[in-house]
Amino acid sequence: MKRKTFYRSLTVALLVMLTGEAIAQKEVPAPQNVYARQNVSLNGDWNYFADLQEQGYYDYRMNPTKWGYFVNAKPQNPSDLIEYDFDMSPTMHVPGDWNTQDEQLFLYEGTVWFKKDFEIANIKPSDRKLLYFGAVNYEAIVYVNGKKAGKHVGGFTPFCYDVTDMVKEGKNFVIVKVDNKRHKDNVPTQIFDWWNYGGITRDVLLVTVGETYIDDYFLQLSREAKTGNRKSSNSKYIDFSLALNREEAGQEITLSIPELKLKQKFVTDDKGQINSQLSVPSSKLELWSPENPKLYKVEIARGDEVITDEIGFRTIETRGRQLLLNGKPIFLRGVCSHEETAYTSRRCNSAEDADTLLGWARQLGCNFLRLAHYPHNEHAVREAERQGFLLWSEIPVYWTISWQNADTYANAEQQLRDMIRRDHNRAAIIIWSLANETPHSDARDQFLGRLATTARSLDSTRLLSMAMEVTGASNYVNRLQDNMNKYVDVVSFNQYIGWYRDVNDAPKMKWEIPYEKPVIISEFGGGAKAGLHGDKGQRWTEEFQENLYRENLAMLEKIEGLSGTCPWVLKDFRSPRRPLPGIQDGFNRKGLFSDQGKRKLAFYVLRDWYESKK
Ligand code: GCB
Repeated sequence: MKRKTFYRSLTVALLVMLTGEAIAQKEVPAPQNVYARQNVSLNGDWNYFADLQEQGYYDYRMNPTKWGYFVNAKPQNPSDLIEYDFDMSPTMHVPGDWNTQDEQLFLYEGTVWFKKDFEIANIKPSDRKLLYFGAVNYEAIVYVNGKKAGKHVGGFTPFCYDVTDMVKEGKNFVIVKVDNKRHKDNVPTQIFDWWNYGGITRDVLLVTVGETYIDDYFLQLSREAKTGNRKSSNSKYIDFSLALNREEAGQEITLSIPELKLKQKFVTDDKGQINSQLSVPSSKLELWSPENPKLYKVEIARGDEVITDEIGFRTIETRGRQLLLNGKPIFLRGVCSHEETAYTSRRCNSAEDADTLLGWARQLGCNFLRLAHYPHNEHAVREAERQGFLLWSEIPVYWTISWQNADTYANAEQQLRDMIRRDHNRAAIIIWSLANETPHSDARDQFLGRLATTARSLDSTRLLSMAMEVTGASNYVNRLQDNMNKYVDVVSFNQYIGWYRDVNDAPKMKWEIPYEKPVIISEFGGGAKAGLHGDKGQRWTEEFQENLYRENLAMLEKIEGLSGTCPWVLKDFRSPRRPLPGIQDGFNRKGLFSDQGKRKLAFYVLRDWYESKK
């Protein structure tokens, strides 16, 4: 046995002794484009019950117990004492948040246990079974047939376990302990202005792959000619890289894009990888853009393993203070959006959920969405791409993160890696955002600097940004000064003149942005209760918000290098920080649409302004 393997086995043995749980190190990266793999959905009704004191996990001395709820015990004799029963417990729909599915759990933050039975037939000896979760908020401990598969933290990114050795033909069950308690060292931290929806909020799939399989691939238009290609205006260059799940050389991979009559073979290197670039005639390639969201059918094959995808090709870059899409200046007519459904105000988890919100953004004349404040589900991203929306995707490094905590950093970096990995083939995404409104300090600069360097190393085809704050504001001069300037391609900042500061200041404002980069206003806005009317000086009326938009747009237009705006926010969304009775009632009311889809007066102000920006 190799020394490393020996120590790993020893650690596992020690952990088993200490916790009484068999810990199988089963985590594997979530496969690229998981929906195109052979899979069965484990969505549907899952039994559940809340466990306020986590007695299904800790014994009465607060030590992890090996007789936790995950063993799914059943009485064997009439005298047996077992104080839970998954099968007698109610069910809720997965994917979904628990807050809107069970009245008693509306305000609940803690542990809920979930169980799903499933059957597997015809397992081939070469099959590997992967258990995939689109997202679980916030911490998930996953057990298969009573054994632990692994633990995952972070509520908005996918994770996956290789459960081949844990499942069998016939009946199986998966149990998940989901815990959404907030902690200051989490990402996001203890406080944030949105609803802390708990649960298995995205799809669960059982995926079948072979011993060797295509783990990840990347296919996007590049800004540069590489690997022997010579730059010419008659050609476009598509970066193509691929990684198998293991270091296997000599595997033949065929990449086909039938519409481009492109079919090319590649062979994996010693690392089981391909790193290449294709050159295609410019005249043949239709570029993806909001006006023409062209997606090409792409097929990537390794023998019987065939993955199909739909991929768009575009470039995004900056030139001085200009933002260029496919080489041409573009103004981003954006809006911020939370991942919360229209009308029902629950967590979104499907293309249909996304569709209504995208329809509202289209009515505003938007070509861009800031997906706030965490990665949204894959269906939503793909739907936005099909409909021609450019996207900003971000990780929940929001407000006052524990900058000095190494685990917090590791968590944030993992969320960044997982966000980029899942969506790095989505042409619609033009900006990875690293943070929102973070307080300046050396520790924060180091933390965000490391994240930026990581993001850059993972993807050279997109721009980096983050929602900053204006620091100096005296004598009506707003100065943006942020050490993160050197890491970002686009300077973005939030400002709330008219809401957290007097609206009458707006016409006097001057802006000092000492960076030769495009500027995006990543947030501005104010609240209004739909249907409440009055004077423009009366807070919460639609007229107040309407006037605020008028004043803001006139003010923002004067900013040199303004390349886009993302008002806050598309629709009213739930937030525990918004209790004002009769007005907020638990909703942040800065929406241009009410939670019931009613347009507020400010909608028309923005729509007309965006019309003038087309
Ligand atoms: C912000 C935050 C956003 C809040 C918003 C508000 O600056 O980035 O998450 O919801 O302000 O309504 O105050």
